[in-house]
Amino acid sequence: MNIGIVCYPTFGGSGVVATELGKALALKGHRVHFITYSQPVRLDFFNENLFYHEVYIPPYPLFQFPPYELALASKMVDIVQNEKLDVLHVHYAIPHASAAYMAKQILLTRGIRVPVVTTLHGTDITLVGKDASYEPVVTFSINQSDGVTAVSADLRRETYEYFAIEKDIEVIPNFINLERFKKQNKEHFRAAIAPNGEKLLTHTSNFRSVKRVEDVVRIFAGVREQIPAKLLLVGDGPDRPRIEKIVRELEHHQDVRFLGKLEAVEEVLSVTDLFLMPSEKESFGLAALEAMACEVPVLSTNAGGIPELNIHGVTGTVSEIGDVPDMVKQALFILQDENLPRFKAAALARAEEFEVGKIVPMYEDCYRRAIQAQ
Ligand code: GMT
Repeated sequence: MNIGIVCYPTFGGSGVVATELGKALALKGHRVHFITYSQPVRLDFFNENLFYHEVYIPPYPLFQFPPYELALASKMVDIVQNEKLDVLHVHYAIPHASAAYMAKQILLTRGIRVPVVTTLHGTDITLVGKDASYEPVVTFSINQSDGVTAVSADLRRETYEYFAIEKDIEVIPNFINLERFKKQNKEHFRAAIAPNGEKLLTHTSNFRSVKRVEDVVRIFAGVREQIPAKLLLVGDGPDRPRIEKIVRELEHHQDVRFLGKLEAVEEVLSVTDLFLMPSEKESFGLAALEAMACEVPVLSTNAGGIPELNIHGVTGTVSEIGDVPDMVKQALFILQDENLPRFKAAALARAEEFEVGKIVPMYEDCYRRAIQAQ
């Protein structure tokens, strides 16, 4: 197939899923055209089947708000027509699905039909989409899509609950490339960070308030009171200055390291004993899946779709959002030497169920159905 992929090209989970999907499809022989405003972060290798088309927004002083959606729709029209795309796959309802609707209508006036598949990732529904400023557009563009997928059953449920959706929403979970995300021998790194055999706890996120990074620090403080441990914080974002202030006030502040935006997160995960995801919203939790693939158990909340991935008592533990004392208790349980090996093994076994080769055919089937229904 000739496939157009529209996504946010940044570090966010939706951009990562879209890019990894495009790469996997290209390796299977499909021609994949990325249409975004900058080169997707993980589009970092050459393949004859991969193409990147930049959406250019002319900087007219007239516009206080540059009309990105219109530039995107125009670009989609151009690429569908000239590259003869069979399907457009947009990640995120707004503005991508609404721009795709406009492109589709323009193409129809030129006698070209192209189906649109929309994938819902979470924040487009659970945070932004519900806002009255966007809700009508979200509802309309989902209903006008030829195929709709959501990354968890919980996100599908929430979408039906809050929007008047008439379409079937298919659940296609996030996936993982186990060739990249696997436990590597990074013992020199562990020896440098935890020279006295301290347990290593890791959190990765974009430090937005929904990630509850303060809870990460409080959980660590509780664990550190009981056992020697270190906390590695990977990523950056709006909450980081506040979190740094909280960390500085901790008794064991020297045991917390901010590593910033790391590309090779799998190297840190390779020496991690426990991954912390105390989010208050998480449609799937791709970061937790990446940890599990590196044999790291996950301490999480029961937010959104996380329990569909992290199985309480097996691959990690699942607590109520904000219940820090419980999460400290659970962390200490997982980290006990007699428990840790079985949690690690179960985490890897669970991650294997989401291996890229098992999930990508679900998207291919979805495209075929959308194309056939035209
Ligand atoms: O979690 C984020 O802040 C990034 C966000 C995004 O929009 O890229 O991630 C969402 O999509 C990921 C890929 O499908 C999911 O794994 C994340 O759980 C989801 N985040 C939220 O629902 C908060």
